Amino acid sequence: MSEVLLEHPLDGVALLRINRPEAKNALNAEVRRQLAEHLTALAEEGGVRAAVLTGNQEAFAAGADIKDMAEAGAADMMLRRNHLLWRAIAQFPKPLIAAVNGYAWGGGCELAMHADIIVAGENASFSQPEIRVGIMPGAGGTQRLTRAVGKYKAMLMALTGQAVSGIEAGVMGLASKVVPDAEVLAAALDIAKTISRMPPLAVQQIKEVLLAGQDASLDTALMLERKAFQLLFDTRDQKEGMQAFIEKRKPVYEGK
Ligand code: CO8
Repeated sequence: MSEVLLEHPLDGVALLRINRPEAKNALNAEVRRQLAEHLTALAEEGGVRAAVLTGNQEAFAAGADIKDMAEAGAADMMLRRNHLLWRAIAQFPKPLIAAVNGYAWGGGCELAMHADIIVAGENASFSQPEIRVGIMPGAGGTQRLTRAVGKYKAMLMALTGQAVSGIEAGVMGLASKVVPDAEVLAAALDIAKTISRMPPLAVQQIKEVLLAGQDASLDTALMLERKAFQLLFDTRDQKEGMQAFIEKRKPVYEGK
């Protein structure tokens, strides 16, 4: 049985489900490998405009697999080259939406933070509990979390391992949208569907500039934005979008 299931529930939208219910979807090597492989392939699939990543009602993912790491040494961890698999997820060029129910702990919280949009169930649970097993976050939990919620909330989470609920995550800025648990996947698919109808080159530029700009000075980031904005005026979709507005009709985007 595959540990990551790929479905195409809607035109233009791919859905990836982590499928290790017996281990609360803990991220073992196989899950990480399959996630990276799927997203690398989906990046190239022209018909796919956005992807949703989810787990099940109990767990999005309860962290990296502790049983896989318990006996490892530093060199073992280096040789696993896990960062290359995480990088494949981070470099997915299309919008990635995490639909989070249940535990998003440790590597699971870090995985959710690799997404562009996080939809959380009210009772979801986000945590960086690594400190409780003698380590620290290793896939962005000290960095992406701080960028999302600020130093003081991130320190509190990483140093105590305390969890926050989906509702709290929404207030803190760790979730883009919070909905009743039963509606999480539908809400995420709905967002993906909306994005999949948008002009793809504009979508791609927005994601790229927004992410790159986070790590640049404001002047550099604004220049990146300006250049990408200007570039879009060379696309057919810009002409189509504006002409359709003027003619009071729906635009038909080609991704060109
Ligand atoms: N790793 C391995 N197995 C796990 C994990 C995990 N992270 N989480 C749960 N499981 C397993 C349990 O061992 C149990 O297996 P078994 O039935 O064989 O005993 C099964 O899943 C069900 O779990 P529980 O019985 O514990 O279920 P509960 O509902 O009682 O509790 C919890 C659920 C609260 C989520 C609990 O399982 C728990 O605390 N899990 C560990 C959470 C954790 O500490 N996560 C952080 C791990 S460290 C990490 O993520 C580092 C990331 C660094 C990224 C870089 C990676 C290389």
